[in-house]
Amino acid sequence: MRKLVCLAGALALVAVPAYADVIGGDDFDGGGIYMSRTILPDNSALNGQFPSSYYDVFGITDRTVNYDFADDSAGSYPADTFGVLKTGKLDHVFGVEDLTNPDNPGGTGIGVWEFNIDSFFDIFVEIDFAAMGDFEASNDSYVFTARIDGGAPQVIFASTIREDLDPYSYYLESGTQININDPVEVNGVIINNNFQTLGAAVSGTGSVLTLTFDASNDGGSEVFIFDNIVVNGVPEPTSLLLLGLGGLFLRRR
Ligand SMILES: [Ca+2]
Ligand SMILES: [Ca+2]
Ligand SMILES: [Ca+2]
Ligand SMILES: [Ca+2]
Repeated sequence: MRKLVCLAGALALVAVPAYADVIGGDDFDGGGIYMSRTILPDNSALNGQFPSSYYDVFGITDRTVNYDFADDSAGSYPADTFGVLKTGKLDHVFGVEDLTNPDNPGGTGIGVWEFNIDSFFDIFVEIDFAAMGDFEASNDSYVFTARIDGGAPQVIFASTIREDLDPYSYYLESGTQININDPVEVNGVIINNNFQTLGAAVSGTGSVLTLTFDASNDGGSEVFIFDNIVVNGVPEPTSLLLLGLGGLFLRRR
């Protein structure tokens, strides 16, 4: 039904090129549209936390995982000095904190999603990012790559640690200003404790888009979070052309 409506819209507005549909995504709350999802290490049994400490996190989680994720300054703990997920942000996110720990000495984590992008082009990926902490360029890295049908990987979101920003000011939900050195930047945008949606184009077309999140991180009180992966694409014109030609043919008869 939705497809038919989109086709009609694209035909009527044939001069407007970018008519994108949401063709995949993951909100970590059961609303995902994907072919597969793999997260390693797998901490799904413990709300994203590693067994030995709830301040060590990788995977799908929420604000209840620990007090570094939760900003309770406007809620249960007015003296809170650290947190990303505000009192009203109760849904699930993908979080990373202190990835190098006794349960994961290698210090890396990976998330892989496969999306069906068959019959779509101009693939465009959007993700909401938030973070807080005193990061280091030497040991903290967060990178998303995209590849179509197993082709060459394209880096679409890459972190840089801004060790020149001493300090950077975060504002908790209560309004309290917290100064911390060395924030994380993604694609040139400083990521703070308010979610920001960043977008990136993926070159090429094909059937399967593989999105890979590679994290490496060491240290406590360094929280990196993302939510709402959205894969957009424009329907391929082949079917539109056929529809258009069919219409001409009918008129001539
Ligand atoms: Ca807190
Ligand atoms: Ca969510
Ligand atoms: Ca630092
Ligand atoms: Ca670190």
